[in-house]
Amino acid sequence: MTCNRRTVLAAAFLAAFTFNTPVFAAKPLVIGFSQVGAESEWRTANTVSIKDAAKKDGITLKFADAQQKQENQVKAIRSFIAQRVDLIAFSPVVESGWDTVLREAKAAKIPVILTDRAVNVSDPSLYATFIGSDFVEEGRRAGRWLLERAKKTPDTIINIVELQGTVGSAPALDRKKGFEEVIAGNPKLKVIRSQTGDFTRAKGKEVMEAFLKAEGKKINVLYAHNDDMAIGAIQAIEEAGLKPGKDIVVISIDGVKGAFEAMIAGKLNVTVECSPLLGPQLMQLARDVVANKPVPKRVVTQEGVFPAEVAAKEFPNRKY
Ligand code: GYE
Repeated sequence: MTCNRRTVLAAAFLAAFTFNTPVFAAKPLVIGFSQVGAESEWRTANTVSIKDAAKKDGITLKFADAQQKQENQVKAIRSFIAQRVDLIAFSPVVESGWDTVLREAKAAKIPVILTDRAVNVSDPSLYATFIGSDFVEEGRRAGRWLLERAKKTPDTIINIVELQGTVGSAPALDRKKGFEEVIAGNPKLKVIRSQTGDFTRAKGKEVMEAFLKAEGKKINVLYAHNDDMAIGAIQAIEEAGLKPGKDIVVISIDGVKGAFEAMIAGKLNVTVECSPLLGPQLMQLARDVVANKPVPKRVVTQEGVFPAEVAAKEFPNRKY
């Protein structure tokens, strides 16, 4: 009997070494990830980064696209709970309305990581950590760039139109706040129109057309909360017979390749970087959280500002 067991074990080890597979392989980590949607170049790059990092790390990723709808995200999270995944990660489309479903995850003892966007919950223990950019700072960076530029024309009023991101989303609220905070330093800078373009090119174009119809040549600056809306708006400006980047200064956020191309073509003046490449850090955090290792409650992404003057030189280095 003993001898038999030994023989079996020995054979198992031999087989394992021969086929190069570990004898007692750890169960792969299973993560349920609820993505906002596919609304922008940023989002596509973010999805690729997360899927690639999971694959590279041998993590099983259950991926759900919410098509920009909170109700779809709630459904996805409930289904991850029912499937008893090891960890849930998600990028919340809007900030509020998460308490109930996050309490359900907590009751099921499934840890949650927020990626990219924050939530507004009364109990911070409902999530383990939040990894993403500082959107208020991005808004400030956009504002500071404009403040510098406005120094060249100290006596001129500068009329700004703003294309906001998705209503109620963290990046829309914060990018508006940070920008307003900084431009308040110069009373000549005035936001004359501000409306949502839902972070998409199509909406950005449509809303810019309405702005142009209402304000025409009065518009000096466009501040778009993301590159895609700026790119849509650039088209609207051109169709109105004006020169984007010259007649209307265009400022946006993200730093996707499309923005660099627009800068090289002289149609966009500056993009404030917001990195979507969160995958590798997310997988590391997920492993640590599941292993009960301490993690920081907030992980902030490092980012820069790219004005048109450096676009051609920087373009080959861009990864998204
Ligand atoms: O800026 C925008 C995307 O949440 C940071 O969402 C993200 C934003 C990004 O649709 O392009």
